[in-house]
Amino acid sequence: MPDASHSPARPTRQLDVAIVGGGLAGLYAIHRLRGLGLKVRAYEAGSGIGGTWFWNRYPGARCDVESLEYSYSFSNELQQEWKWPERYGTQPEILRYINHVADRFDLRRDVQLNTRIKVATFDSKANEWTLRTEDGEEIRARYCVMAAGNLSTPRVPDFKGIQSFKGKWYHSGLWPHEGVDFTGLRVGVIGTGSSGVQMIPIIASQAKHLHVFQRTANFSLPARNGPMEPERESRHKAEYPARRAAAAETPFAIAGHPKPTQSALDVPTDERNRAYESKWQEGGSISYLYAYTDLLVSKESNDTASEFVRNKIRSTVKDQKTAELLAPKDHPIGTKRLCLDTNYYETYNRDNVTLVDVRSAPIQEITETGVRTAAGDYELDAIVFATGFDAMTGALREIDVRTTEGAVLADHWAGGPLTYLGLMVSGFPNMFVVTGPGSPGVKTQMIASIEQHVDWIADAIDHLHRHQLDRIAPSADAESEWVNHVNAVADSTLYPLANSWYVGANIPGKPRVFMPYVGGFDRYKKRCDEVAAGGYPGFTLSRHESVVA
Ligand code: N01
Repeated sequence: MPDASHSPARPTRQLDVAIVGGGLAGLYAIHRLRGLGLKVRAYEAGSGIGGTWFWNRYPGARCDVESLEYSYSFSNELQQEWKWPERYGTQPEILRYINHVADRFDLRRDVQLNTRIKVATFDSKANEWTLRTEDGEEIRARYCVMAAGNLSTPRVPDFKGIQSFKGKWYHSGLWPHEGVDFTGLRVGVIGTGSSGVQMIPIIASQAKHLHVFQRTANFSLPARNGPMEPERESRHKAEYPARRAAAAETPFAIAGHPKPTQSALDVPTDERNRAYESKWQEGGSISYLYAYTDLLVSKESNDTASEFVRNKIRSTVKDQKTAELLAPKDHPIGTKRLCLDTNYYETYNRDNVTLVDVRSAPIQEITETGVRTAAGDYELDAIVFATGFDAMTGALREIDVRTTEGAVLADHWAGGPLTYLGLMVSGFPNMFVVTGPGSPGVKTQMIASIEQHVDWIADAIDHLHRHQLDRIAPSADAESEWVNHVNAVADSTLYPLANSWYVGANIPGKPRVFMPYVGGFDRYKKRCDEVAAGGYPGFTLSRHESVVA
């Protein structure tokens, strides 16, 4: 690999805005910022656009937000003309949609593929960012938008012996483009988060035998996927603008779920169980967690919803020992990302599927022939790591972000990520972050958050230009006030009770800090709108002296 510290092989490119990432966020940023007449370009490490949906091609990969919701809202023509074939979009379908959007809005000419940004330095005197790619190209830009994703740094645990394994191994987030045929193979899947839960039923239907290595049982609800009902589609499309507006008034940025009005504890047990049953039959996670006002804030209330699902698992899985292992007891439902599945629990009734509890007998090493746990050896032809990501901070951690004033992002975030509104970092002027730590992004319909963040960023840049200003940076006080608020909101909920990637628990040594804002999209958007309307309190807006009058 060429040394990125050497002089650039190509002439330096000068931009108004450099965007890191060519996924849903980077693409919308191109569109929106171009609309302001700015010269923009996105840099994408992959050989294709699409980010998450480009990389995560594992069997069964599908969005767990309904397709009519999980789509861009910025163009009514686009949302009217695109036809989603199923209730939930598959990975290939969503990638096809993203490519369609790129073509329809002529975005591709401003995306540079196969380009990984390694260094980003803000030069205070020149008032611009210099980005350096892995192969030494240099890009200068007044503003930098980090749209590198929050679940985009796959993590394979540091198991001893992994390189000695004679079979093939895969990670859910780095899946081979040509696909993998597990027919007739002895397969091990490690991990039972959203990725594992989606792939396990499909791999089980192909493999000779599937061993699922589970450290923590996760709650999963039936997705109830199916073909898009034409009536549902036409009704939704007729109401699209109103539905999008209504979605912005909800915590998850998803419309169509009546706001709960009662505590789970104010309802008789039978009635409550009927409500849970109806949500269970309806499919989807928001509907279930939104059944009562307090499922995510009262442990007692949550226990009723958790126990309902545990009982579903017990009645689905025939072997009661397996059922008990699958029934989560260490965290309240919804405090880890709630999974949606198709036949997940039923899969454990197959003769060719075995659940291995690696909580009581942890994985010790990967051997030449399989997995060794404290309880014994498992012979495998293929291993699938569905072990997750260095979430929320991983992508930015991989870039050496610093300033000529001596600020280093890795140092600034050594004790956990610090942002103001999840959008900017003190000491790093003109660098915007999309759906990073401190943002509600991962707790919402992600594309709604992406659009809201990018719109806010575009409006901020436009505001600067209209006032002959060219620098924006949050104050350290505003940043720490926001971080305290993010933590206070999280502490008023049940979320911190779970060892989840929301707190970095899956990465050994990562500071344990609650990263997403769980106060709701509606509250967050209101706050962002107020900040913009109020002239950006908490930010310092300035005009740099090098600007020619
Ligand atoms: O990753 P995860 P994911 N030994 O971190 C286990 C989004 N997403 O890729 O819980 C043994 O959730 C780990 O165990 P534990 C969604 O936001 C969305 O599944 O740490 N096991 C856990 O079971 C989701 O939340 C969609 O004890 C080990 C699993 O690996 C996020 O991406 C689909 C281990 C990792 O679960 C991440 O989901 C897919 C070890 N050393 C993903 N290390 C949809 O929209 C880790 N594990 C449907």
